[in-house]
Amino acid sequence: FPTFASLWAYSRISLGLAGAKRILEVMNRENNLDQNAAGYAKPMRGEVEFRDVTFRYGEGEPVLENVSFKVQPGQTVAIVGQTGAGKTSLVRLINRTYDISGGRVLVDGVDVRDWNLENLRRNISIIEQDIFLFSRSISENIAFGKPGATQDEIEEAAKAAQAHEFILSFAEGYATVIGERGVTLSGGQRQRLALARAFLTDPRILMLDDSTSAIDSATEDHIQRAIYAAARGRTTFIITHRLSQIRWADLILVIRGGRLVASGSHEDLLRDSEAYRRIFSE
Ligand code: DCP
Ligand code: MG
Repeated sequence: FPTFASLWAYSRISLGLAGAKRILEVMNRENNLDQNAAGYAKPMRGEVEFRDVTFRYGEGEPVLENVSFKVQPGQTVAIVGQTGAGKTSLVRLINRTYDISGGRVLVDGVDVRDWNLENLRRNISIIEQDIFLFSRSISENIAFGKPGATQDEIEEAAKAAQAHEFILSFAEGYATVIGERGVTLSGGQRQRLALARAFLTDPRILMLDDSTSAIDSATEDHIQRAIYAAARGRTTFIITHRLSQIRWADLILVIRGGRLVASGSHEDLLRDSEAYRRIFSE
């Protein structure tokens, strides 16, 4: 029995040590991005320009190569391209989730590395491909980006995001707890909560990294309206495969294998770009 017990204890301790090592590694990791506290801190207008941008993760092959485009404040940009093309990577360069390897990314004509990092990020919201919600009430989840928001502000944001109705359909309304201990939300509902968050923080640049999951057409219509409202008055990047969302963009960027192969309006691209037509004939 003592031998058996020691073997068991030994395996438990090894597991514990391995786990602790990994946790400590994360806790001790230092952020190598410079906060640039003395950097550019004026209010943001929302102009975005990529100049010959190249980007690679670590030492690997370039994920983006020689990408150049310019977006005026308030415009809506749709980014299209097949899976792995580099769409998510591209938008992450704007708020410096990652820093570029070559070229320049400018916001309001100022290199993002010269911006005060806090000011840059406060003005940019990304709605991620996998929306993260906390196992808390719906109100708390919406107010996540703006602690201290009033209930009125929260409901206002939820209405703008077309989420008010479905929230009220729960018995506890805004106090409904989401997640493991509470209700499960559909992809479309999660997305609208994320949009409500964005309305509340009112960023100058909004990026929507849409999941490709299928959504029924009634929900799609709601989301479409919410996105349309969210895009008004701010620069908006939308990564999507839905034609309904691509069509009304001011500028469409077609990315293939890390390169910008075409850009322009829907009509221009339908006429001129083989790559663009192919996306819709798949
Ligand atoms: N990549 C990487 N390391 C990461 C993330 C991505 O090496 N941490 C690689 C995988 C792809 C390329 O970068 O080859 C582009 O990845 P993206 O996530 O930018 O691609 P998309 O967003 O276009 O793909 P999807 O439509 O699947 O979201
Ligand atoms: Mg992606």
